[in-house]
Amino acid sequence: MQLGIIGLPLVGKTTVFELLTESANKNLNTAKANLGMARIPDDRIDYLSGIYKPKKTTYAQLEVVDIPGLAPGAEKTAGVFLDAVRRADALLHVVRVFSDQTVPDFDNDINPLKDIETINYELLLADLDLIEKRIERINSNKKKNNFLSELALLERLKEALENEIPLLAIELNTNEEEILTAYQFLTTKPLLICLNVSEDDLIKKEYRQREEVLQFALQHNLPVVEIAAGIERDLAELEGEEKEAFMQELGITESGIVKISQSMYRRLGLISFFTVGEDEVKAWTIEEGTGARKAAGKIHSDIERGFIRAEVVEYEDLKNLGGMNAVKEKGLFRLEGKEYVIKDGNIVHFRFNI
Ligand SMILES: Nc1nc2c(ncn2[C@@H]2O[C@H](COP(=O)(O)OP(=O)(O)OP(=O)(O)O)[C@@H](O)[C@H]2O)c(=O)[nH]1
Ligand SMILES: [Mg+2]
Repeated sequence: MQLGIIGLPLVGKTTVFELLTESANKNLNTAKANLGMARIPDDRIDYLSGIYKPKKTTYAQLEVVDIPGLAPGAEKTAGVFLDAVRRADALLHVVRVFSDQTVPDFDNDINPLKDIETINYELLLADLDLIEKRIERINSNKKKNNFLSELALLERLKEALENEIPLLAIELNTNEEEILTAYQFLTTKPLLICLNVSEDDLIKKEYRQREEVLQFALQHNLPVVEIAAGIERDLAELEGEEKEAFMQELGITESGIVKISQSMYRRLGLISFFTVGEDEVKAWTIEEGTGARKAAGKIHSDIERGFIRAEVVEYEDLKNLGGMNAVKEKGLFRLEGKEYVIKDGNIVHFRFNI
């Protein structure tokens, strides 16, 4: 699963990428796609690590790619941009709200709503282009009659796109979903808007076009996160009390970066189960709905093959009782078979035999 960071030039994409992947000051090349891993902060892992004191603590991760900025009208970069977007599973659109005399802005105008629409429009156009080409090809095919249901579907999607409705918003039946698996649309990808505001905006909770942008997002069912990337970059250099004090001063209760990584993880339909022990406390990433046996395969194919049972404990039970022994004494410990659907926060130990 890959998260693509997109946006116009000089909006703070690379800054957000560096924050997500904890790779600040690496002097990243901004003209090409940078690839990295984002750690998904999880206070459940913090807690488990606190009680097991393992040699190693491993958080869930998500692959992130910093996609070069899209300058509308520049055909060459548009190709690179669209290719990279096509490979991503979800998109984070960084929108510039901060003003800074030293950072030139596109169009010499801070206009977040317009920027959101500009990028959305590029994605819509790319999908429309794909659909029109396909419709043309079907219409010129001698066996056109074999493709009538696909054609009808494409006409419907085309009409939606022409009305600036992203394909994610279209209800599809299973048959239609099946038809579309062959396509790689862009407006079907989960999209999160990240408003990169300045320090003052964050404190005042007010900035240019705030109402309009939030209204637009609500209308289009787009989640929004506000972040002051510049400040978070400074925050990332601090630790402990110093960090707390600075956050308090700014009125930040939760880092925007934490919110982004956690909500992208959820939007991608991903959940975590945990394995615990003195060697390692680890969060494993699976898609929601994954069965126990398949989840075991995340750890090792041998465990999947030789799967016997999954010993499952709820994180909340462990936390409430303070330790695994108390959980076992209370009998809050289950043995589950291979079809059991693993839940977010399950602490699992797999029994297997090879
Ligand atoms: N004041 C301020 N400056 C910021 C903020 N975020 C990023 N910048 C600055 O804006 C400039 C561009 O930031 P980048 O993160 O490189 O932006 P980008 O979108 O990756 O830019 P391109 O890759 O060139 O399109 C840098 O000088 C950053 O230090 C912010 O929140 N506030
Ligand atoms: Mg960049």
